[in-house]
Amino acid sequence: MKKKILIIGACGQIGSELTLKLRDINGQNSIIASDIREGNKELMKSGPFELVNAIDYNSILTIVEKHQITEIYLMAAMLSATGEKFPDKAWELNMNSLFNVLNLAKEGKIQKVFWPSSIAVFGPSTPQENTPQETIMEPTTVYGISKQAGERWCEYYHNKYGVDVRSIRYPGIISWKTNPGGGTTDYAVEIYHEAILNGNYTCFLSENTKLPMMYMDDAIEATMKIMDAEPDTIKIRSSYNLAAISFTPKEIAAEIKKSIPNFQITYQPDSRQQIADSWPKSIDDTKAREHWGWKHTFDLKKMTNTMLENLQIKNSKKL
Ligand code: AKB
Repeated sequence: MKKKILIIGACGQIGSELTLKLRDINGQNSIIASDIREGNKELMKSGPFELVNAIDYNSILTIVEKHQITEIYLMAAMLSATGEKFPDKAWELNMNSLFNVLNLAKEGKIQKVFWPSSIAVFGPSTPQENTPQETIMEPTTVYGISKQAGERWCEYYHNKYGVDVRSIRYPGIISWKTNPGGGTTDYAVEIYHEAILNGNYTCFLSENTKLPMMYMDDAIEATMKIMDAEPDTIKIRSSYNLAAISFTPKEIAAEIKKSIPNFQITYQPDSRQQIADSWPKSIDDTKAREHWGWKHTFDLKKMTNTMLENLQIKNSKKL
C-alpha cells in the first residue's frame, strides 16, 4: 500500500514545517495537511489541505477514507500556558484527538501514528538535571498531565492492540518561519524577533531559568527518523526523551549580543515562571540515540546565527 500521510494540526509551529519537509521528500500529493483553520500562504499553496476538527472522530475518518491515508501525525494540541487558562478545553483537545487517532489505528483504518509528547510530562519531583527516560513523573500543568496520560495510552494501545504508535518528548522548539503559541518556552522564539525589530526584549522568565530546547530542523529530523525506523528498533512505545541544547534567557541574550551588540534584555517573570520551574533543565536522551540513531546538529551558536539571518531576510522582504 502506498504511503499516504495525514498531518492534523498542519498549520501550527511544528506542523507547518513538517508538512513542507515531508512534501519535499514524498511528493506533495502524498501528504494531506489538515487543521481547524487555514494556514500561511506557503503551506496552503504546497499541496492538498482539508479542514478538520481533531476532536471529531467522523471528520478525521472522512478524510482518512477519502485520501486512503496510511499514517497520521497528530500535531494539534493546546500547550502549557494556554492550557492553564482553559484546562477543560486543553484536556478535551489533547486527549480526545489522541483517542480518535489511536482508535483509527486499532480499527485497522491506518497503519502508523506519530504523536508528540513533551518535557511537560515531568514535574517538580523529577530530577532536573539529565532527567532520565524513566523517572518520577508528577506533572503540575493540565498540558503535562494530558501528555503523561497520553503516553500511557500510547503504550497501552501498542501492547494491547498492536498499534504502531511512535512518540518523542519535544523540548521547546525554536524556529523562524511559524510562531509558536501558548507555550512556556515561546520566549526563546520571541527574543529573536524582538532583537531584530526593536533591539530589546522583556522576558517572561527569570534570567537563570534553564530549559531544554531544540532548533526546528533537528525536531523535524527526529520526527522523520523515528517514523522511518524499523518497528523492532522502537523499544519504547510511551515516548522517548529527546535533547539538543539547554540554556537560560541570560545565555541566549549573550549569544544574540555577539551579532547585535546593543541588544538589551529585561526580566518580568509571570505565571509561566512557575511552569518553567517545574520542568527539567536538561534531558538524558541516550535511549533515542541508541535505539534509532538520533543525534542533534544545532547548538546555541549555530541556531542563533540561523535565526537572526533568516529573520533579517524575512523582515527586509516585508519593508
Ligand atoms: C510548551 O512550552 O508548552 C511547549 C512544550 C515544552 O511542550 N513548547
